[in-house]
Amino acid sequence: MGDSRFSVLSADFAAAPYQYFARLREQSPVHYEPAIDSYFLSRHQDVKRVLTDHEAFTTETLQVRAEPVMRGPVLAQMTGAEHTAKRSIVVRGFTGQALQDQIRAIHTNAAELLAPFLPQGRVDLVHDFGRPLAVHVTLDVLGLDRKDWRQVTTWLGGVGEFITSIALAPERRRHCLDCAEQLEAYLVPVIEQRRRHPGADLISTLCTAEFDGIAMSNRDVTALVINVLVAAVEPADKTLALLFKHLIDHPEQLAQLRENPALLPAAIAETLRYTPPVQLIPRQAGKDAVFAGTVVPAGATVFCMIGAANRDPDAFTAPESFDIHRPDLGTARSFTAAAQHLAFGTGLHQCVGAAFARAEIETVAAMLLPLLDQVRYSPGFHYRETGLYTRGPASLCLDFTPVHDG
Ligand code: 2IO
Repeated sequence: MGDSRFSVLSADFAAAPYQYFARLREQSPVHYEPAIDSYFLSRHQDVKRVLTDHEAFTTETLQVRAEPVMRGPVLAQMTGAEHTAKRSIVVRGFTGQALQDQIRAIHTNAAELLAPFLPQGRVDLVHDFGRPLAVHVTLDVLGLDRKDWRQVTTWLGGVGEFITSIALAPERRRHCLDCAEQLEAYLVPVIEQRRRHPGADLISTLCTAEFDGIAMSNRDVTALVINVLVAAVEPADKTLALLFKHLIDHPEQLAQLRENPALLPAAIAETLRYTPPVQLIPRQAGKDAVFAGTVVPAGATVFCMIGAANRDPDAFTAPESFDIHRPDLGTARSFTAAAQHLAFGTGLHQCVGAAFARAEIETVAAMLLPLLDQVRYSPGFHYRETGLYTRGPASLCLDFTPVHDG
């Protein structure tokens, strides 16, 4: 990377980013991209420092990277007492009885969506199952109508594209904003109705909850609902497909997992370390900061490279191997702020949905594993990953022993 032409924006990098991470960490740990005037950090300790030092590295960049399509401020943008209060409201919406109800919705939706594929013995885990499941479950959690799922998926596509684009052409930008405006127009009447007649769903919770005297406006609720939709959908099908890909590629570990389902949390945590679905987390430097002798100037945009940090040999032994038994994974902490892998970020803004994400993928994987007997890639299937910001399999076509009931 003394090679000045290397770019994380190149087609070569997009095709296979993992092969560049070691060189980035060793030779260019503070990698500057002039085309987008941004710095890319790849070392675990540097990424951890940025995410934990929220005084020096702010989330202000989300004003341009997210707010236009979120139609208001997301949780990650907030600071101080407002952040504490609103974060607590959202946390409450994803824990306790709410989480138990959500797990039931996950079960029901998963069983329903999988049923037609069982007798066929073939499923695309991304398009046939993972993506629709994530949308269905999130609509249920929010108390939105499941039959709107195709329309909502289309709008979310535009919102997601906006947030996860490194550079966006003007006509795509317009398309993304149109999607966001239509999604907002769909949500606002529901929010107003829930204010009058609250139910047990998350939108009602967001509308009615108060914390330290702080309640949410319609704009707040809209932004948080879009935030929840994107955050619960975009990485979910990717994580599920990546888990199955790694298990198929490591048949001995798949066999151990089938033998001992208690290993499932470790297999999920190792998937999140090895191939985090969210590869980049942006921050803005509040003042000049020095990393490995290089100055990142005040005001600069900094991208934390989660995939690179999660394979840093200073943080994990033999980081390039997928190993559900690795002793340095700390499975018990893997879905908390004390996690060693950075797939959920870390610090003040660490993912509020981590426990929900864990419950979702655990529930679904525990259901799929016994059903997908002899699971393998479909003949002629060609594995391919896409995405720089969020990254996952373009599809995952699997064959298994057909299941015929009754
Ligand atoms: C939505 C990248 C899908 C979040 C974001 C503007 C804020 C935040 C994340 C994740 C996943 C998305 N950032 N979720 O990285 O809410």
